Amino acid sequence: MVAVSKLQTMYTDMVTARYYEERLQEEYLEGKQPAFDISAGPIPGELHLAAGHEASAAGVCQHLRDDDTVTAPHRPHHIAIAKGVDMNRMTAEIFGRETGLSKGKGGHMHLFDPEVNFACSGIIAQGCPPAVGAGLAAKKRNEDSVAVAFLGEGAVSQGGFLESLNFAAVQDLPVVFVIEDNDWAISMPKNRVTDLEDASQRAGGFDMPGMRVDSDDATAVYDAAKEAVGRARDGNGPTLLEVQVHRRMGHFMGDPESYRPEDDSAAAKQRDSIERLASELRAAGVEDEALEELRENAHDRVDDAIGWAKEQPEPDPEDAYGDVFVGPESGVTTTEPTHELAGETRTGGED
Ligand SMILES: Cc1ncc(C[n+]2csc(CCOP(=O)(O)OP(=O)(O)O)c2C)c(N)n1
Ligand SMILES: [Mg+2]
Repeated sequence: MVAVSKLQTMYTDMVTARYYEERLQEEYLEGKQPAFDISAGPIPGELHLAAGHEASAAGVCQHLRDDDTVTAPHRPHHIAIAKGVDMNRMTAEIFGRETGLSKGKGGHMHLFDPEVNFACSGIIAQGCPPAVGAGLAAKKRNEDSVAVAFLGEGAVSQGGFLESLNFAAVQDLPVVFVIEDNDWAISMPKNRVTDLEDASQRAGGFDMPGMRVDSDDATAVYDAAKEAVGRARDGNGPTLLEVQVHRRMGHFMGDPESYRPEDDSAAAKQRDSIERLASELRAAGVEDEALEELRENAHDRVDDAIGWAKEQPEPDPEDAYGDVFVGPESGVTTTEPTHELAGETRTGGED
């Protein structure tokens, strides 16, 4: 039995993430329509929303501390919220403001919060090797922190993922790999790229425990993650956990989803893990008014963060030259082709 207080925290994380993204969606569309102009409006660039994924982050992150590391993919907000990333600075980052987590240079796919050891990346499976590195560091320092790498099912054939599984297994590292299986990788259905229905079976190839939660049920994720994180924290090595989630929206904002059968989208929208958890809370004796209060508080927090972020200053364009390895002053940003190698001029097409 999961304690009611834990169910309430998961519910809060999930309604916060859902509302946060609903509000981002509104802000994002400002100025971008009718002809979808991706660079216009207060949130320029791509935006990947995670409606339908909330249960996995809420269930897993309940078991984590601030000193545990989490890496997330390009669909990161629900995970960042559940890990406790500073919402004001995350929002300022998404709006490209100076006080954002990365001074507005990273945007929504590149959120870094060293206060709670959170990072995400737009490169799929990219978070796996750093999570393994964090696990290795914890082991060498004799600390009991753990690392969790979230990734999508579309990334499970990436070398970075498979190599990470191998290294984590052979070194018995405190790492949990969490695959969010939403059945789609952009427009590519899962069964076109893998014959494995259940990606957690890949764990067997590395002599690692594998588990799958077949529905986006936050309580079931909580139970599975308790075992996996506990195993890592107790020094008993890594686990691969897959969670069935649902993509309620397009791959990115503005995706017309013309490739997706209508009944598939409709089915994803019918399965609402938030409503499911609300029913569990009611069955555990939590009144509707108490749920409403949790929702209202979550909404206020989100509205405050978005309001704060929008008041933050834009970065000075000159700042684009800071925090980079090579700046224009080094003289290497020439526009002339530089094909000279060891005194010879190369003609191209040789490699
Ligand atoms: C190494 C790499 N190859 C290709 C891409 C382009 N890309 C962005 S998202 C994506 C699909 C991701 O699908 P999945 O991992 O299932 O995550 P989901 O979007 O479904 O959450 C691809 C191929 C990328 N970002 N990185
Ligand atoms: Mg996917």
